Amino acid sequence: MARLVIVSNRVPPPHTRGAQAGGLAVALKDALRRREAMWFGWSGELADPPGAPHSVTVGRHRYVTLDLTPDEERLYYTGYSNGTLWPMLHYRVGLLEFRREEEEAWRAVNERFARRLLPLLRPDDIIWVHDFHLIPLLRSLRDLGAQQRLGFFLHVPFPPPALFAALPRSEALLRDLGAADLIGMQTQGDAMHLSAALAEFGIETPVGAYPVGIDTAGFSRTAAAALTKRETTRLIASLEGRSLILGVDRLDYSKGLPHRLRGYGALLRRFPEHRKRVTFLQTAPVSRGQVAQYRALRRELDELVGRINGEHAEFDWMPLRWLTRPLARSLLAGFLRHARVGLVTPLRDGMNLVAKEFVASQDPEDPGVLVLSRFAGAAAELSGALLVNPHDPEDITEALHQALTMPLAERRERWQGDWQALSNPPGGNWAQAFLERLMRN
Ligand code: ADQ
Repeated sequence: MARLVIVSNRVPPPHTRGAQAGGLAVALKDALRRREAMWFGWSGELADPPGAPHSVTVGRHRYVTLDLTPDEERLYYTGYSNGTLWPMLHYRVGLLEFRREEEEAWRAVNERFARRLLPLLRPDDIIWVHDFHLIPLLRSLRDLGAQQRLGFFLHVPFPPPALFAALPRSEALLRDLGAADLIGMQTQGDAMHLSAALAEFGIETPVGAYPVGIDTAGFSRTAAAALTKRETTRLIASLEGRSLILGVDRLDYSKGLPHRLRGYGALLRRFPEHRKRVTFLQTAPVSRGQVAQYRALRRELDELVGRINGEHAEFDWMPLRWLTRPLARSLLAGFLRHARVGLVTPLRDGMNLVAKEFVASQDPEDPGVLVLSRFAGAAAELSGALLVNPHDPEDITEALHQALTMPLAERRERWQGDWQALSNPPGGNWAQAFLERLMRN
């Protein structure tokens, strides 16, 4: 079987496995298990000059990473990737900050990566590049003469072409994407948007939907086992029999956190029967703290949490628990399993794996209810969830009330549908399906 070369902005440390590993490493676990692979990307470290690549081999997997200079990190990563492309791709044109210097640095880093990757490639490798940080790498590899099968996956949404056109130099970005043999997107809607944007410039690269999945059965087992861990037991004891509403996100403006907190505040006002009967635990570890909008969001949320608790708390009940530190994945699974309501309300999200992890973690005999944004990619698969418009806090309020009062029979029926959908996705395993199609092209 041909070697798989994964290229992503961050490369997971080789020794993180199972429940401790995050994001892409988990999503690609199945695709990597049975084959020889090389994973290439940024080490997460800074050095000036950046020096030679670092290489570690574990079994049949080789990890090759490069350092960035502090300037490259500021311009390529914090500036263009997180400050321009992230808001653009999440439909937030109002937050878009474009600086030519950053866009040029983004291209230059991609070209440097391509030059470093090229000599490590074998003729029959399959190359799979991930996410918006690395779009120009596709064209750079081709310009340098790489002839291998070249796939690209976008983990985030793609807006309608008329909105995307607001991005300066967007045509160049689309032409870079055109260097791929196959582009994978999270949903049919995203795939349609990107195909239409490419078609405007006569670019004919195939685009398909390959919704990122999770290891449903594995996560379910982890969650059941985590229920008896000391920390989960302590969480459950601290709730004193109250229902747990759980939110799990990175602290990011795409996740709809202020609207969500307002929706919860309104629940306590409009449906006072829930007062002292529920606890909302929101974990949102700080991410991208160097970007101004993220710092402003944190201040806004700190204030909102204080206001909601100040308004509704009793001397023996705190309605909202707010954690900005990360929680270990193994704890998360147990917390999700105990939650009566999973509250997942991004304003826009490529997929949202927390929604899938919530479904996977539930006790089949007594499952909780997922309240899910209709603008998360996961909404296309999870029809048993209560779907909300995350821009409308009152819609969140009403869904929370419905979830908290839902009879067991309805909870089971909704959950079973979603469990089936996740256990047997129509396209099979997303990564395998993507790679098979890439090989066929
Ligand atoms: P993210 O925006 O990071 O990922 P998401 O899919 O929700 O969003 O989470 C990825 C992983 O991080 C999940 O396994 C989740 O459990 C974990 N995680 C999130 N918040 C956490 C917290 N507070 N504590 C501990 N773990 C946490 C991007 C896209 C998504 C897409 C994924 C995968 O933005 O739309 O689903 O990539 O393609």
